[in-house]
Amino acid sequence: MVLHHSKHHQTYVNNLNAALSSQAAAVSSKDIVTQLDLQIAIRFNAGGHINHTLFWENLTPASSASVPESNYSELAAALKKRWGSLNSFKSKFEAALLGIKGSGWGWLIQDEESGYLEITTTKDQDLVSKGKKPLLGIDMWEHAYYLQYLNDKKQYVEGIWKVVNWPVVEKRYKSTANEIFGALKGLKASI
Ligand code: MN3
Repeated sequence: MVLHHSKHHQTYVNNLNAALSSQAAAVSSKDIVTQLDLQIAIRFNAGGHINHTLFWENLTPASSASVPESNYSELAAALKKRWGSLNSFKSKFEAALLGIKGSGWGWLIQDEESGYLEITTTKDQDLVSKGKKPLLGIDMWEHAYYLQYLNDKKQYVEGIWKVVNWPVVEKRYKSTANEIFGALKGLKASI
């Protein structure tokens, strides 16, 4: 996780800063072609920065994750209502994570309008769709688990529950998407 944070996440930040600075130059020289070209790098690296920030925040050291998710009553009730039981939610979530082909993310999301909870996945560094609140996000890129678990993706996925920061997940459940992403708006592209 230290390497993941200080090398992988840092690389997204460095590349985002480089792309933003090239974009500023392209804007001032009114170079539209270069600006369009930079959109791809900005989207990918800003997505990487935002997704990783959400990820670190919804994790906690195993030693402090001793309070079970069932203690977060509103969220636990919503998960039980949607999936029947917390265990059933967990196994559906694990199956979604393990079903990701290539690089991507697994998410517990909530539709902002209907309040409906869903499990979804995104590719590469795409963000969750607009109007959806990211409650819990898990990095399923190979770099997230390879050092500790080698090819045993299943062990990484099953072990993730030991480090989920349920207070943060419930806080997002009670927040609006604007509040969740708004908290990242002032985020400088540095870690
Ligand atoms: Mn990563």
